[in-house]
Amino acid sequence: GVLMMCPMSSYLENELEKRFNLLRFWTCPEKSVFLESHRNSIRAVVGNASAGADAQLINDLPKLEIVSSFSVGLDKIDLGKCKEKGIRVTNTPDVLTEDVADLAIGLILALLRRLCECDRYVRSGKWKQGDFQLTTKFSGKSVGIIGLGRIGTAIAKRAQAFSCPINYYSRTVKPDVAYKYYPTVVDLAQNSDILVVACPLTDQTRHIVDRQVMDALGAKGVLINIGRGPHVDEQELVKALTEGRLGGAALDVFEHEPHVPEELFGLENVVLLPHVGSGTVETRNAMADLVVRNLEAHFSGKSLLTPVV
Ligand code: 8YV
Repeated sequence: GVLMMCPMSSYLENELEKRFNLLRFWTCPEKSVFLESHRNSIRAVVGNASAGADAQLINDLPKLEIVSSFSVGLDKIDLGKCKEKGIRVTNTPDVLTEDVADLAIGLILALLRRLCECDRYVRSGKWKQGDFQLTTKFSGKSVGIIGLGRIGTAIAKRAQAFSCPINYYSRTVKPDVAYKYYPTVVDLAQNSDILVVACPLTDQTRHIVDRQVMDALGAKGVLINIGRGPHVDEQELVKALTEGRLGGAALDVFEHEPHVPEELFGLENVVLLPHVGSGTVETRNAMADLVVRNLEAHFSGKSLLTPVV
């Protein structure tokens, strides 16, 4: 049996159903009773960015062989426990890189050029009373990227096309990269107009954007988050924005999704999206195909396409 943790793609559900005995975790009323009765038949778990495989679930499923995540991020999977128990883990890298990088640029433009507010201005009829206020130019602004992996690099390439100087922070300097390296996120923030979070969420990167970083970015700086909500200290973000210590924020992810701090709803210098970075038909189907192909490879004894563990 393959246990799917929550609804994520109806295309994926269909493809899994064609090949495996698919169990939908969200449709069962009593989770513990369900797990007890299927503990000896579930050999695979399909999770995503909101529900993965924690230590508890792994302990409850003694026949689990593989966790195939419908996401590139692995923060909802207990990787240590998987390693320890010999459970394989796969994710969906590369296929979503372009969409997430595209969205990061979209967020920057939406925030600086106030696109969402402009749209509301036209719809509400306010245009007839006068022109919209002036906004902020994007081209040429310095962009600081936290995490220069696949997605961070794709964002850098796009920002280069806007003539932006590129700075980055990562644990170590990347060889063969012409972008300017800063050894701390505070240094990076101090030297960037736009700070973009594009690293994986780990114990080391939780709240990597804290009050000190926000203050280093400053009243003219803006924060873009396409990573994970917990990368940013959200309470401090609300304070920095309402106190005017930070110029603005464009966020696709939040600390307690789908909960978004209500204090943000009244602010015009924020753009708020419901975690849609990879949310195109093309990419979600490619992610689903990768999940299916990894499971097929595993159960036919072939090597996995995108193994993590
Ligand atoms: C998805 C994501 O939103 O890949 C990731 O890490 O956060 C996303 O692509 C999610 O897994 C879709 O259900």
